[in-house]
Amino acid sequence: MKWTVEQAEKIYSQPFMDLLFQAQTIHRQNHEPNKIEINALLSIKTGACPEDCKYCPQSARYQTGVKREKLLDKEEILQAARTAKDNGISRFCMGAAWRNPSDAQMPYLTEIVREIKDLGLETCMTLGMLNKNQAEELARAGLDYYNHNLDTSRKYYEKIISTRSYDDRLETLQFVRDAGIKICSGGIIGMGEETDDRIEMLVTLANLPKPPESVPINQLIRIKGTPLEKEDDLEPFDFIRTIALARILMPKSQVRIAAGREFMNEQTQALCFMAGANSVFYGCKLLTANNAEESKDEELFAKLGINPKWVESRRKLRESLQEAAALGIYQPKSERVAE
Ligand code: SAM
Ligand code: DTB
Ligand code: SF4
Repeated sequence: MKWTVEQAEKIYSQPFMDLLFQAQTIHRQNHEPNKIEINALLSIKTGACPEDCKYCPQSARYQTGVKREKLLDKEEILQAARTAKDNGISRFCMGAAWRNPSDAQMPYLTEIVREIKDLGLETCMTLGMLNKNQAEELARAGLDYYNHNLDTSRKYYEKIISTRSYDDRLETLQFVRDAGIKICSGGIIGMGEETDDRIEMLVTLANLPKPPESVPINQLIRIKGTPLEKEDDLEPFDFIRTIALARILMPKSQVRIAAGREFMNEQTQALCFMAGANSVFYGCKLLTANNAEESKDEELFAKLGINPKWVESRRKLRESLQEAAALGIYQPKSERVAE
């Protein structure tokens, strides 16, 4: 079914309770109601990106304090994947601060995909633009998902990025789809865009030849040094409405609360889940910015009755680590980014 912007606007602007009821009804028809997909995220190549995305801490054009790092060694990536597996995570996502990968990097990237798949994890990569051959190589290696966001509406896009076009993004998504890799594509809310930009972005995603299997909705993390550092606060109900519209327009997709959960209270997150969000990143760091703390996520899931088996196994692991720390045979390390 192809959606019109008018239809989507009508859905979005219903009274809040009606919107949530519609979204939750559709959610229950298509997904398990109390199950949230838990993903891990690792930056495999950080900083010094040539692109000018105005929200991004990794663009070389802004002084954000993010340190440039070279592509990580395979063993470091595999170690993070093993930890994710031990944490009961199903999908391991890797991000690189590139405009696009070079052909010379492809054998290394495909080897990483193969080895992570051998651990029994689903794989996702976000490496920037891909050409047809690169998408096919990643597909042959068994990559499950490719993340490439539209970020916003076509008309607002030019205010945010000038170094690649909206059509470039759609072309990469087409190569990914044609290669047989599942699509992960969404956007960012809170960059100064209007409600109709959010609606148009979701309509564009829903009207792709096949909607993305995964739709990450990021709340802008206002990064010091970027042109968007002083954007206004986002109204939480607007974020929840956006999630609900994504759920209604794309009933079968996983809808993820991606960046920004660190700043959301428990009640806002619970309403996002009610509105049909069923995926999060778990782990105290996203690519370079902080994520919600792991222990807080576990508490929230326990309070809401989400993923009960996973919550129980995390509780047991945490208890045994605390015992080991008390005996001096384990030292907890924090990976949180300094504020
Ligand atoms: N360089 C690749 C690209 O742009 O396609 C992959 C990595 S890029 C960091 C992945 C996505 O992270 C972006 O498309 C954007 O949606 C999101 N992102 C980056 N900075 C963000 C911020 N400050 N707040 C929220 N989302 C952000
Ligand atoms: C997505 O939509 N959000 C994630 C993932 N895809 C790669 C990235 C969020 C990045 C937030 C800023 C940072 O950590 O640097
Ligand atoms: Fe580079 Fe991606 Fe950041 Fe844009 S969003 S500056 S392409 S890392």
